[in-house]
Amino acid sequence: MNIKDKGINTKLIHAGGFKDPLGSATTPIYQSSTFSFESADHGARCFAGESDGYIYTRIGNPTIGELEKSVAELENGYNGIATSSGMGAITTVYMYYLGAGSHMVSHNAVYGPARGVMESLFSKFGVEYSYVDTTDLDQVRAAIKPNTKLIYTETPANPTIGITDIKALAEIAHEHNIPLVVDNTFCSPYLQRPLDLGADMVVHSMTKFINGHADIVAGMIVTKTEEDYKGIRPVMANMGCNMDPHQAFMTRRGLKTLGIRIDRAQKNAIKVADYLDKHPKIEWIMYPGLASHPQHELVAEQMDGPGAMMSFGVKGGYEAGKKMMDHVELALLAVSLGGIETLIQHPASMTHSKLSPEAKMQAGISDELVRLSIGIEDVDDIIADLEQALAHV
Ligand code: LCS
Repeated sequence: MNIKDKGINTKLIHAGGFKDPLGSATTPIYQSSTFSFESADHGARCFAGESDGYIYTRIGNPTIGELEKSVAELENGYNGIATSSGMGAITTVYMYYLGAGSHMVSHNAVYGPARGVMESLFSKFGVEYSYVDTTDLDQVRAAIKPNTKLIYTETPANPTIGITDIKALAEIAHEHNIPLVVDNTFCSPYLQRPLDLGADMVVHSMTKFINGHADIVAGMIVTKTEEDYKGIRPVMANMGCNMDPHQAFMTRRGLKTLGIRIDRAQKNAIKVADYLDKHPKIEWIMYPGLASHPQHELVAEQMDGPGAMMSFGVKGGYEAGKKMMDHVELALLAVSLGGIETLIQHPASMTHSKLSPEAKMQAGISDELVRLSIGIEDVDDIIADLEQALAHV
């Protein structure tokens, strides 16, 4: 069977292709830190890369390996490198491409710590950066310098829901021989495949849609080429931000239902966005599925659906939004996203609170912005909860 020819829901279940000798329907959890060699020569061959036997779980593990292969097959990539968290994936990518004197162009509305770690940590090692709005390609062109070694973006962006044209951005990057890395967390490969659009690498916080059950923190890097895979895997292993086998098992289990979860969450989100759009107490709303979204046409081109994430402002600004958040009963007032439960949060004081006021303003993360991650509950219950919470405003 060639899994590459199969539909995405089939791939979600069968990708990875691990065959258990005892016939287990799921990949066993190889909860072992180390693996014994058949002989000293075999051990030496494993270390020399001449045998694909396992050595030590920080470097590689069968349970983790099956998840890596699965996500890579879904992203149409060469292979995956699983990490302890999404931030583990992002810092590994930064470490791989950047060094003293090199420069990165990134989106100004990325997940807060993806920017924070650059400004507080990588800057100490002489890495330079420009944060621009990558939804505006002229800003990217203007920011590229002779020492630019990486273009990095997130689309849809957290939390502004701005959409970057991946294909056009990849063309600009490659004209300058610069790699493009895309954080595909908000879509997952079910809704968007950046490597097919020209990106060189994809990162995920699998804590979100891929695992989907709010019980795991996990990350993944998928490379397009064998060369990048061989280059970046040791960076992850040396930094020690590897995944644990149990974490891999849980994430692989979550991945199997990604399609049905996203289909339902997205169906709910379309209805919730329509409800909020018409609500007299809502000042504005950004949701890729609304015709009012400034990149609505691009959404149709590069995404297979609008997803389940939206942001909005309540009339009356931050105080009004806070009142609403304080009164939700069904939705959890919590960070994270992409799970089965509806979550509401305030980026300016929570996920993006470490950004300077100027950086927040530049990125369009206003004080009033409230972010919603729609879950798979009954949509009438989600809307009724928002209705009663807005009644307090
Ligand atoms: N990329 C994106 C787009 C994210 O939203 C997050 C986390 C990360 C990377 C980092 O992944 P982690 O290390 O947490 O697995 N986003 C969060 C959020 O919006 N609320 O809480 C976490």
